[in-house]
Amino acid sequence: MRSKAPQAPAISPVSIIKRIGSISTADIISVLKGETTALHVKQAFSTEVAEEISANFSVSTGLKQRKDGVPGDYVGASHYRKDAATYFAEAENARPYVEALFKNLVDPVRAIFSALKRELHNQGIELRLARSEHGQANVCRAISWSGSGTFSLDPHDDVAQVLCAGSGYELSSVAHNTVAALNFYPSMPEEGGNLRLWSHKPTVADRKLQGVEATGYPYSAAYLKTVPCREFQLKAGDIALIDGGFVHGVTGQSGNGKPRLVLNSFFGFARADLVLWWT
Ligand SMILES: O=C(O)CCC(=O)C(=O)O
Ligand SMILES: [Fe+2]
Repeated sequence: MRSKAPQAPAISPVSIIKRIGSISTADIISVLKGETTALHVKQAFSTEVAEEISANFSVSTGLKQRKDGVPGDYVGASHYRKDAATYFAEAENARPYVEALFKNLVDPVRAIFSALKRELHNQGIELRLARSEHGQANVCRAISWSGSGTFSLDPHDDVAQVLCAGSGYELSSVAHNTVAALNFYPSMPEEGGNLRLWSHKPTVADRKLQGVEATGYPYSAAYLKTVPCREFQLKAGDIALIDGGFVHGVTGQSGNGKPRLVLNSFFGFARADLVLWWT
C-alpha cells in the first residue's frame, strides 16, 4: 500500500464580534446558532464584582484540584469524563460552594442565563439547566488552570466530551449543534492567559486520528502547526463566548500575583425548541 502523507487539518473560517460594556442576547444567539464563532465583550461586568468573586474563590472551602488529567483548581462540577450519576451528584454537592462565590452579589452569569431564557422564551424555545434523576447542573463552575509551559490549558475542543458523554445525559444531542462555551473572567494575570482560537473544527475522524476521540483533549502542536489562530487578550471583567467546536486553549501565564480565574459554562440546542445549559 502507498503510504499517504498525513493530511493537514481543514481550515474553517472564523467570524468574530467585539463589543465593549455590555452583552446582548442577539449576539449570544448568533453564537448559539453557529453564525458567529466568537464574541469578546470587554468590560462586561464591573471590577468590583470581579474582585469579590475572585476573593470568594480564593478562600472557598469547596476548592478542589482536578484529578482527570486536566491540571486546574476548581469550585463546582465538570461533566468531562464522568458518567451522568457522578456528574449530577457532584453538581448537587458543589452547589452551595458555587453560590457562595457570588455571596450577596447579583450573579453576572445567572443574569445572562435569565436574559437569554427570557429572549428564547419569546421565540418559543425553552432554556433550562441540564438535569437527570440524580440532580441538576449548576449555572457555572470556577476554574484556575494550572498547566505550565506554552499553555495553561492545552488546545482542545468542547464537543467530543459532549458527543461521548454517555447514557443518562440528555445533553449528548447538543453535540450535533453548536456547543457554546461561555467564559467570564473575574481575575487575569498581568501577562498571558489569553484564549487562543484556531481556525479548525475537528470532525470525529480527525479526533480518531489524533487519539482524542472521546475527550477532544489535547491536540498536539504538530497537528495545529499549519492552522491559523488568533488570540483574545483578556482582562478582568471580560466575557468570551465561543463556538466550542473550534480548537482553543489558554496560553501560559506570567506576572506577579494575580491568578487567572474563569467562570465557565456550556449551552446549546438539544432540540429546535430546547436549549440546555451545563458545566
Ligand atoms: O479558560 C478559558 O479561557 C477557556 C476554558 C475552556 O476552554 C474550557 O473550560 O473548556
Ligand atoms: Fe474549552
